[in-house]
Amino acid sequence: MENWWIFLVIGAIIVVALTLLTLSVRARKTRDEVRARTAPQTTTHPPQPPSTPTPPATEGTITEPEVSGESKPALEPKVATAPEPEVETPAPAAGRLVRLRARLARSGSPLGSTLLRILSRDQLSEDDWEEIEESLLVADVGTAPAMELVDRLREEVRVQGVSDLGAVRQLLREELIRLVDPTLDRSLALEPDASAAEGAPATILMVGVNGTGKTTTVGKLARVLVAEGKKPLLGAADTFRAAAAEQLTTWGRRVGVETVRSDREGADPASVAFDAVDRGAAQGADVVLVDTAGRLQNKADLMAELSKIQRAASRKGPVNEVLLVLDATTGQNGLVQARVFAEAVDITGVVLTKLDGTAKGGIVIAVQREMGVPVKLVGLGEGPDDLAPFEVEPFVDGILGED
Ligand SMILES: Nc1nc2c(ncn2[C@@H]2O[C@H](COP(=O)(O)OP(=O)(O)OP(=O)(O)O)[C@@H](O)[C@H]2O)c(=O)[nH]1
Ligand SMILES: [Mg+2]
Repeated sequence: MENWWIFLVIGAIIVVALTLLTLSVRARKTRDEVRARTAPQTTTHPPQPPSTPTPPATEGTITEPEVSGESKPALEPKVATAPEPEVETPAPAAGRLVRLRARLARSGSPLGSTLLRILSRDQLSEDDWEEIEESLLVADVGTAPAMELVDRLREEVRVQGVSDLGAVRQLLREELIRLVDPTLDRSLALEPDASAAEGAPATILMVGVNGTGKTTTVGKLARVLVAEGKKPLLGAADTFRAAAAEQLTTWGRRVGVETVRSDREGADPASVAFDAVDRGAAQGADVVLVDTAGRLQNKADLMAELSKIQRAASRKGPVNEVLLVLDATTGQNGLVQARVFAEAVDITGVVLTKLDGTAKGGIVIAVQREMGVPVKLVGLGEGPDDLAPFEVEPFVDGILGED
């Protein structure tokens, strides 16, 4: 074994080679880890919005609104976003309240079941009547309507007596229907006023405190109009937050509806409203829906701005509807806000949102009394088609729950 040293050398070479290999693998791993740590995070990108189309020649020549008695809203560059090619087909609005009745039952049934339970007691004592009034007040029906209802029920019970639960239910149903008032016209005025300029679209202004659901309601209403074969156009006159215009544009894009907006935060909202109506007329839109901001530095600013928006949107004809959006879950506070808005703009109807999330369905009655205008639409969820034309009987049936 005089060649033992050859084996020793070969062994040493193998050991050195293995060591080098291990070191190089480690170095590469470390390099990769460092690279991964310093590389930007991968993000999931939503589908790209369609590229902004070149505005048609008429866009640059929009005449400024001449709002009498004050400076004209400054002309701002507007971005008109084109509809996306693939659009959804919204569900028709007819009979929606009946379909969504289960959600109303959730909101109103504490009232309905309490009333039915008390009224079907054998002999109704003073305490029972007080309990009835109390539960009406808890459900935000309002003091005067609650007292009225109690008086009428007392009278009916005295005259007819109440025999069984079915009769009690029937009596309560009739009285609630009377209180909610089936005689009010709850339709939306979707035809331009007779005094409007030739080709002017109907205009609807959505106003209300921030967070009540204005933008969502504009989006849902656009879908209702599309489902009815109308051609709406949206105006993003909430320029207070940059995200507001994007939120509205997204709603519109889903159903192939165009949005007129200004991408500059703090742009003049009256100017956006005017341009939306102008563009609506140029595009042959049937209805222009204008979203507004619910929050400004102070109340006086907000009110001044809203009345300016209303005037700017009226340049081609009177605004057809000014819908006050109220969050049903805010109860009596909502009514305080409602009064403030009514001072600034001519409210023509109320949209009561989030009725799916409250046991205070009685606010429908209180708000109509307070405002002197009907509840025209109700929001019953966050889904795109969870907006229903208000109908008295399905509403009352929802409150009373199933037979
Ligand atoms: N459950 C329920 N949620 C609703 C309803 N309507 C709106 N919302 C939700 O209320 C929240 C506020 O809605 P927006 O439409 O952004 O409210 P807004 O009035 O435009 O708010 P600002 O732009 O901040 O003034 C959103 O999360 C909506 O999904 C409804 O009928 N039911
Ligand atoms: Mg909004």
